[in-house]
Amino acid sequence: MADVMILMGSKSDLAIGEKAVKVLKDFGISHEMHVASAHRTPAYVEDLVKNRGAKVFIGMAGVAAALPGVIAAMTTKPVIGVPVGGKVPFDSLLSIVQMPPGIPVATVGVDRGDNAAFLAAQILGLTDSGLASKVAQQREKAAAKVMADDQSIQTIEA
Ligand code: RP5
Repeated sequence: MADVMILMGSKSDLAIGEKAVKVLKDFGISHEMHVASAHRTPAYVEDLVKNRGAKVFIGMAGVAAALPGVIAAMTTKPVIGVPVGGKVPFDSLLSIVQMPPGIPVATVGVDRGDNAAFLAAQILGLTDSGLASKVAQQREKAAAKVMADDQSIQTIEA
């Protein structure tokens, strides 16, 4: 069983899935990614979630984006939802974020496959101190870049 399973509603969501895969690979987190549609292949979604399983699920979908909510209905593991944008970005955002009480989907920003993977790393880091250290190092790297960027514009401002 992989630590993270990414499900995309369509192969057309692949660019967003690849953002998540890049971050998961950087952290060395085991993962698998599938195309599985809540509307078109519900039995396949159920088989992946219930029989293959994972510690954390990431669901990505556009338009009437039921997929992350359907995954959440099938498991008590954490589910992270990524609204896929395209021509109608806010339909998917609202479809994913507005879950009824008791069955949450942790929703990240539109097309933010990368943030879904960062959040998955933080969740897995609760029981993996090595991974938690990698997340802390990544934050330090991000902070160092901001400081370097600030330094780099001082000559322009002077
Ligand atoms: C959703 O409908 C998918 O997640 C995708 O974002 C959108 C369009 O799907 P395709 O028509 O490209 O297969 O279910």
